[in-house]
Amino acid sequence: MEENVLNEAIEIPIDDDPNSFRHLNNPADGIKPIVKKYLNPPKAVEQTGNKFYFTDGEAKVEAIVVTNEIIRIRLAPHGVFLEDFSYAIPKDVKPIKSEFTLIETADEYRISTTSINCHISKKNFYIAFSDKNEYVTSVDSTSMHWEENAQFGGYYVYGSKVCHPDETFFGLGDKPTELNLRGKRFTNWNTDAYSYSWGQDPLYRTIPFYVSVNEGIAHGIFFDNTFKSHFDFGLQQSDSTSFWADGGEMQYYYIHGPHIMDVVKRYHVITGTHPMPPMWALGYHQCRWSYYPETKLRAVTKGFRANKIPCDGIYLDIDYMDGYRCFTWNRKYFPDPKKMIADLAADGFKTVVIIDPGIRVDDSYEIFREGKEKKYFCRRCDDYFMEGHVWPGRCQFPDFTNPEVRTWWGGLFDELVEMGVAGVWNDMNEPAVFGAGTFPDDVRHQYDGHRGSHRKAHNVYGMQMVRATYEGLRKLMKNKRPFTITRAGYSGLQRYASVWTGDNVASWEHLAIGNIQCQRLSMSGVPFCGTDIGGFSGEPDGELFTRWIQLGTFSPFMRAHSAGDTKEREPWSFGEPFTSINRKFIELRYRLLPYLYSTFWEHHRYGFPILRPVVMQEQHVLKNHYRQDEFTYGDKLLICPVLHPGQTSRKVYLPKGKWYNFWDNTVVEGGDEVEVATPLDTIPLFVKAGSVIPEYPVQQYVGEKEIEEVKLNIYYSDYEANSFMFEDYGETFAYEQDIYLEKKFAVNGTEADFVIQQSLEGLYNPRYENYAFSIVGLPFRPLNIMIDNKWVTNFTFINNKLEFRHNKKFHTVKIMK
Ligand code: MIG
Repeated sequence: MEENVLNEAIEIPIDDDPNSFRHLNNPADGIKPIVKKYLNPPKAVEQTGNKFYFTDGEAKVEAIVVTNEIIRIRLAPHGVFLEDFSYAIPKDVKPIKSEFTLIETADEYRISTTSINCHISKKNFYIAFSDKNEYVTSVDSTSMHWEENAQFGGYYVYGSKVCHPDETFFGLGDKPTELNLRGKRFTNWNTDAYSYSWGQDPLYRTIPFYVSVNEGIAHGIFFDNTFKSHFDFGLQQSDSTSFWADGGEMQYYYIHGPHIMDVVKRYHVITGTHPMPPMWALGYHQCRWSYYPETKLRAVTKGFRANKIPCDGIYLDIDYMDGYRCFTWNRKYFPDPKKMIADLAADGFKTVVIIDPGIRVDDSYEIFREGKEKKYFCRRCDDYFMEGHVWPGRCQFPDFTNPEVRTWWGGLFDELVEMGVAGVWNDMNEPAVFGAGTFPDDVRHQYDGHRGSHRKAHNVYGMQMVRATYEGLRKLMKNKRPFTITRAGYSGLQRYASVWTGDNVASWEHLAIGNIQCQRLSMSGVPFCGTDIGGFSGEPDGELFTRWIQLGTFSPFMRAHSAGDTKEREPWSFGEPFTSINRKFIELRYRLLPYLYSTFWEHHRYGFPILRPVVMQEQHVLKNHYRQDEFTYGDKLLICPVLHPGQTSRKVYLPKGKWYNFWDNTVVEGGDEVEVATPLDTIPLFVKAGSVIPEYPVQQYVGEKEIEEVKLNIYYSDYEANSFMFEDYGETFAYEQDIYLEKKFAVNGTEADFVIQQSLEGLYNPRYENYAFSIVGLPFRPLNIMIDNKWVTNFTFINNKLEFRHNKKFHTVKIMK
């Protein structure tokens, strides 16, 4: 018999092994050598459709052409793949038609699509990817490898890519550190991280997806593995980027660029986008742990109306429940919740309630009894129930990876929905357990029929909880869009929920951390995100709170929240001048609603992130890879928060092109840093020349007023520029049946005129017909204005700002010298 030399054990003393990652994470492993096995050279390939199987005799590698720009790689150390299943990838993702060929040469196998090549080296099984110009974007620095796990079975799995001297990295979700991840190492294991600090790892979410940029060319790697996973971006070895996991399969998607935007959009092609939120969810939200009893809650909502500060979302934290039992009410604090919610709704407030996964062990509690009878709670390996202490006391926990449990859980919201609850906030779903931190590894999960231990299910538990919530609400609320928010999650969570960044701190440092986290989440496929404005724990002063409100105005999700042991914290709590400034910014949020809503549509429909760090505008400029304060919201507004107390001015980098300072309409040439004054009542905010920014009148809540006129804020440019506005019913799923309206605006200025053109696409008809035009930066005094061949006689022109109104749909506006 032939001696089996394949997968020969390679034993390396731990300290010399460049890949001895486990040693670093667990020093106790240091005593025994780690035995890693590497792929031997590939011997053969087989093809079935878009799937290619390479083998070295024993191990198998699968390469799947997902689209022309996405290739998925999978490793089976002993030739047998696990059943193909992923929570990140929705089942109904249809393969996009792609064309590909397989070529074998003396040195390699090569799969080519119309956009990229995947090279499998015959020498060492290294895998590389290149573009149509044969430019190699990604290549293994060692072959995929693994290590047997004696305790649980399966393998620790490893992949390593060459890391170039100037290569930079972005992504991975909510890591509270520099935006650029180069030179750092991370772990993904969803963790309740109360008052986390700069650099703390891991936090609440697992998004094992990164974007690399080298020599101005971007690609992405999505390591779809739910076990505890790790990434090293050139820390251990400056010339190697590695990712590995404590179980599961080495399985990743190579996602081609060349632009960062292409990579992010393509990541959304496979993991899905966020559904359109109800428009009110883009308004301001007020939260606290907790507003109770009812009189207190009503006083707060009245405070908003009395102070004329707009607000849509009002939150009930855990104290609304009876002894923290989910789906119950504390009737002492809230004697008639239905009436209360109805009264709040009549005043424009949408009530959002918190729900935790822990169910109190209590036979007099119906939810517990039912879950127990139906065997819906998680159990340990030897069949004992998984028990742990959380807010309600001793608890058991539904197994949200069981579809039947999800359906049950989703249905439990019926009473809350019937009472008028508009949104659900999912907390503690890492899952968090007092003392122990989380579940022990041996807890079993149904995992949609692909059973596994908690090692495999931990990082998806929270996502499946909020999925159950979202899907349940969607059924119960009929055709209305539910609003959900989650703390924990895994890639793909954006199909079900928004997120907040967890228990931050009322400090200037945390204002900076939150700014980075939101940008990072955006680039990592989690578009609808925000921080606890003001900081969850600790006390902000008026200045910090106001600066946070200013940044929050440009967070996709805008909510103030604070811990129970802090002072009252509403936007008027700090007195003047803070109250007025906070009002001014929250009003700005409402004025910009149609812009935010349109930007959200761009995300939903096309996979654009909402927040875009400046590196996304100019990835060929290496310096931009290290900028992390300024970002754009959509592609028209650039924001740079003020991150220090007493700051009267700050430097802001503006990408190339012409920008208008939002506050005084002065024009600034981009391509460099500019010093911007930062009086307390402004945030550096710039508008790209050529933009058309739609504006609604200020409302105290979404739907307060029938919109009768939309203002178009137009920023003159002497080149052609495009903008668009999205409108629909704002709260139904009619958009899925294409009932919406996309208004496209093109502007172009010459020496003699400035032309604005609008084209309409879609089946929705807004009720208003009136437009107020405001055109800034016009370089000439207008003599004639024509709208669709009719003269406009009534206009004003002061300080280069031209204003006039029009009471009909329009196609072409021509402003002539
Ligand atoms: O153990 O529900 O992050 O937002 O106010 C704390 C009480 C539980 C943690 C959440 C926070 C919430 C708090 N919760």
